[in-house]
Amino acid sequence: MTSETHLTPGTTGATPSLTPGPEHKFTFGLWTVGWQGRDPFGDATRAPLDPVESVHRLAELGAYGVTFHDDDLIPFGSSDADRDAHVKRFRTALDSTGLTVPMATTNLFTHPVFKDGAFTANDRDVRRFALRKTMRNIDLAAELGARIYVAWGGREGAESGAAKDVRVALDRLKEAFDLLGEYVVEQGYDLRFAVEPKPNEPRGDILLPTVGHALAFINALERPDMVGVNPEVGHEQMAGLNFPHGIAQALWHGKLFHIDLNGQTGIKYDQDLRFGAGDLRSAFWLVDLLESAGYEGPRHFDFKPPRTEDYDGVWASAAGCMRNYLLLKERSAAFRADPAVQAALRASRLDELAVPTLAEGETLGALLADRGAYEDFDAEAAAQRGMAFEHLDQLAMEHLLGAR
Ligand code: XLS
Ligand code: MN
Ligand code: MN
Repeated sequence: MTSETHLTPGTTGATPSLTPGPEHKFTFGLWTVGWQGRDPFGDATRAPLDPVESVHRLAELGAYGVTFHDDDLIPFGSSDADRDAHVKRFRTALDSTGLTVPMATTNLFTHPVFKDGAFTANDRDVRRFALRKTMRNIDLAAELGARIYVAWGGREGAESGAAKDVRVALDRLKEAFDLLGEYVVEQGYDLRFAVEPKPNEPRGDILLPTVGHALAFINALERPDMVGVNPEVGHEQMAGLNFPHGIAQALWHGKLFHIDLNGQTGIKYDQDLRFGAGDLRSAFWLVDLLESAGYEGPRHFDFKPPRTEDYDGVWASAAGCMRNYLLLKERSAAFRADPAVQAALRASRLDELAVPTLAEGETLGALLADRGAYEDFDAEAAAQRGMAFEHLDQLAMEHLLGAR
C-alpha cells in the first residue's frame, strides 16, 4: 500500500502530492543542515559541511531554494579574493541544480564584536560596522536574486535593566531600518525586509520579542511598506503564544513576508526541532492556515538536526521537515473537504462570524434604535446556545490522526 492510499480515507478530490518538488517552495538555511551541533555545553559533533554539498543534497531531496547568512557562505574576515571564490562556487552549484536564493540575512551575532548587539549596540562604532556588514550582504542578496532580507536581532537586547535604555535603543533600531530601506531604494533593488521576532536567547531579553511587538515597530518606520515579519514557530512558542494566531494576524496586516518553520515543545530554550516535531496540533493548524490563506512565499525550514545525528541523520531530518509539511497539507485538505466538517463548521457558526455585525448601510443610529439588539435581547437564551466546538475539534483530531 502506498502512503497516498493509506492517507486518503474519507477525502474527496485530488490528493496533494507527498513528494517534495520545487512547486512546494521548500527552502532551507545553509546554517540549518550545516549546524555542527555546538551548544553551550558541548563541542561540535559533526564536521563542517560545504555549502556546495548542501545545495546539491537539498536539490536531490526536492527543495526549491537555499538561504544564508553572509558568514555561512563567506567566513568572517575573508579577503575579497576568497569572498569572490566562495560566491563563484556557490553560484555554480545553484546554476547546476536550479536551486534559488529567495532570502538572505546577516550574521550580527556570532563574532564577539556583537556581544552587546549590532544596530542597538551601545558602542556607536559597532553600530556603524553592523550597517556596513549588512549593506555588503544586501548587495550579494540582490545579485543572487533574493527578494526578502531577514533581520533577526539576536543580540539586540540585555541581561540587566540599566544596561539598555530600550526607548533609545528602539530609536537606533528605527534608524538602522530607515537607512537600510534608503539603501535598497537608492540601489534600485527589488528587496523587502522581514523582521524576525524572538523573546530571548542568546540575550536574556531581546527587543521585538514577538510578532505583535514587531508589527507595531514596523508602523513607526519611514518605509513601513518595505518591512514585514519572518515569524518562527519555536520563537512564538517560547513565549507561550499561539503561533497560528500570530500568523493569522500577520497575514491580516499583509505582513507575512516570510516564515521560519520548525518544532518546539513548550516554553523552554529554542529547540529548533524539525517541522512537525513538537506541537503537532499547532503545526496542523499552521499548515491549514497557510494553505487556505493562499500564502505564496517560501516554506522556509529553520531547524537544527539534533547533535546526536551524523550526516545521514541530518538529511533524514531535512527530508522529514518537507514530508511532515506535505502530510499535514494532505490532512488539512481532507479535513476541509469532509462534508461532516463542513456541517460542523456551520453548526459552530463560522459562516455567521463572516457576516458584518451591522447590515450593509446600517448606521450606528439604527443600531442604537434597534430594541432587539439590546432592550429586547434575551441574553439568557443566547447564553444557552452551545457552540459545538468540541465536535468540530474532534473531527480535526480524527483527520490529523488519519482516522477519517
Ligand atoms: C535564531 C534565528 C536565526 C534567524 C536568522 O534563533 O532563528 O536562525 O532565523 O538569523
Ligand atoms: Mn529558533
Ligand atoms: Mn529563524
